[in-house]
Amino acid sequence: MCGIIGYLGQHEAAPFLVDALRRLEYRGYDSAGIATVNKGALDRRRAVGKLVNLSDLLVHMPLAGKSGIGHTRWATHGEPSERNAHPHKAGPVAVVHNGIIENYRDFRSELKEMGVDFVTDTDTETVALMVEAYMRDGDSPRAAVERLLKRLEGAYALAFLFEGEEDLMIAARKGSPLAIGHGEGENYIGSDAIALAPLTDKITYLEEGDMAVLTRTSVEIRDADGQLANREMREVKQDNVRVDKAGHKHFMAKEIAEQPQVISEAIGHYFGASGHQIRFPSDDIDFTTVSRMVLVACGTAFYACLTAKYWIEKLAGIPVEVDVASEFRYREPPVGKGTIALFVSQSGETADTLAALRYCKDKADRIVSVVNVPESSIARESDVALPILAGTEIGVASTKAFSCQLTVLLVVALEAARQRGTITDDRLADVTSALRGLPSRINMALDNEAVVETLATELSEARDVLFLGRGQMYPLALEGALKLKEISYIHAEAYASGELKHGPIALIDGNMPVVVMAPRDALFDKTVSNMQEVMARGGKVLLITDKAGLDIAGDGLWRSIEMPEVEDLLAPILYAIPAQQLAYHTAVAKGTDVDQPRNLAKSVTVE
Ligand code: HGA
Repeated sequence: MCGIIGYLGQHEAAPFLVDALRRLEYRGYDSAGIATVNKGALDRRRAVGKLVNLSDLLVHMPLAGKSGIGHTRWATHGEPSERNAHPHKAGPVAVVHNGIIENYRDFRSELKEMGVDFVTDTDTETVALMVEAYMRDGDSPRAAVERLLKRLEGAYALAFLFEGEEDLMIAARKGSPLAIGHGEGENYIGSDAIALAPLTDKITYLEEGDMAVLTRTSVEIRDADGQLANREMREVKQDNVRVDKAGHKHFMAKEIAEQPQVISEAIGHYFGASGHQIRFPSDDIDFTTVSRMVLVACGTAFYACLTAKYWIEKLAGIPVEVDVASEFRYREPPVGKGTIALFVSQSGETADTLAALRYCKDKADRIVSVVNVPESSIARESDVALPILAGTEIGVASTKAFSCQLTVLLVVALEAARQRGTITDDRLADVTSALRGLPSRINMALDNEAVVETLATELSEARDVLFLGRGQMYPLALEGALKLKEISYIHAEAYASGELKHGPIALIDGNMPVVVMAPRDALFDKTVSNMQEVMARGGKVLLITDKAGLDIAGDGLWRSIEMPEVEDLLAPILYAIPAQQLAYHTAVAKGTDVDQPRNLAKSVTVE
């Protein structure tokens, strides 16, 4: 989603701003812009489309000045256009914004009565106009911003710049993330540590309701009550914010290939170098006294939760409910004592998931989160945050974060079972050693690349694709369909194999590829029967299974992918690989923008 950068430095701001916006591109955007103050004058440049359009514009119309703000916009209010792109400017005020100002219509009416004209369709423009109006009343920039913040409803990360103020930047956050970067005689604002990485590794994350006033040599942060706030300054490891493709054509390809390594890091974190002792904050999560778990997430992370339901219920015998955060948060679901509420989010900033977490805060016994960014809001607001250790994920379509989420959720299921005595030591030892062997199985699965690539060329001709799976492979089918939709724009749907006869079988004809994900496990024969029903109606089946599965059901298939054998419980993690490769190569064959698919954003910070 929208990316924000602010620079108050010793050098020309524009090159730093554009470079930071490039690092924020991964979040997804449709237009970009920067504003600077130069010799007191506030000016801006904006361009619709990719960042290259803005940098081309800056070649012809440079923008001088050593203080500036920049923005990549993912439109919520008003079409993507230059007119609607940020920074928005009103008189002496320029502002960039991530989020949605929910009461912007009230401000519009108020401003209309003052005779103010609007030049954009955005909610954000009202912020600039209101601050300008307050300054006309005689308020200082700071007083004007403070006055407006008290009235803003909705979610925002904001950065302001003012005409005539070469050494002033004001930032504020509520609901959307924002960080302050500390330099030598310079200070910065950024949506995340990735944006700020080349400038500084010293970061302070603003908390809900904070407002920060920056000069080159000072940062003053006040909380929602206007009290001085002493927020921790952290050193961010540069490794955690590295952004490069390491020789791959796309970030997504790099991130798919990284999975053996990151999963083995996650396994090392939760089990140590050897043995099957789970290293878990057990004192903080007591699974023995709970009667229920609630798992909440969005998108791919939601499918990781669905898979975890199968694991937790089967291994630990705890009833699990799984919900998408945007539904959960408004449904007023009963969450009482005896419940562990667990939230999964790659960025740890997903607006709906964060809101769902807050809903559960004083209701559940424990708030647990599974996140990739340990400094994120969701991690900070949880009782226990379990890191997935996937490293920076840039591709909008989640890959390594999904498999690491699954790995950590399996650890949660094993730990819950261990605490409740529903797993024997021997079984735990078996699963643990299978987990330790998982990275090498993933490497073997990655070796199928050439087969998948050829197959994907054929799949790229399809208009619709159906994915089927049963049991713990059903969420994988859902994830496979989502991945394909996201980056290849081919319509794909997933069904639990057993549901096929209850409707979707009507779709089957000779043009419909049906991807069946079925390791040779206890449910294999059932899934194969459903697959036969598809084939009997002329459906083209792509079966993803192991050698034993192909020996039994290999006849009459349209295509197949042979997977390495794996301990049953781990199959969803291993089978994520062909699902990702299939989507990736289909998208490449179609020539779509793999890392920044249309309309999608990485860190979904608006609801
Ligand atoms: N509402 C603003 C900002 C959108 C946003 O934060 N997207 O991530 C707009 O539409 O310009």
